[in-house]
Amino acid sequence: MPLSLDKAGIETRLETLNARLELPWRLEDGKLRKVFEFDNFVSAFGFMTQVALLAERMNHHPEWFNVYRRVEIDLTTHEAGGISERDFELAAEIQRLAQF
Ligand code: HBI
Repeated sequence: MPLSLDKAGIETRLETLNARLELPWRLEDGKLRKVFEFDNFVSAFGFMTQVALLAERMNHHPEWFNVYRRVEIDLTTHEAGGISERDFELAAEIQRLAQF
């Protein structure tokens, strides 16, 4: 069972995650959030397809919303009732798939 991180734990990990990113992940409404914008719908959906396969491999799944070329991603750990290490692991892997 994953444990939820406290505020300090989240802040430390956010700094590491965002260290080399142009656009950062943020803590919003108790979730790790980032909005990705692509050139077009096909690129956005291609990214979502890769993230879906990744999420299955990791057994950890995003909450997300897509309109046209915009993909909004929220990460939280339902089992933990908050943000856990798993969310940061998934966010880091998502970043490997997106060049932002
Ligand atoms: N994804 N975001 C998220 N949070 C969970 O708690 C979670 C999940 N994917 C799979 C999963 N839990 C399973 O381990 C359980 O639902 C069995």
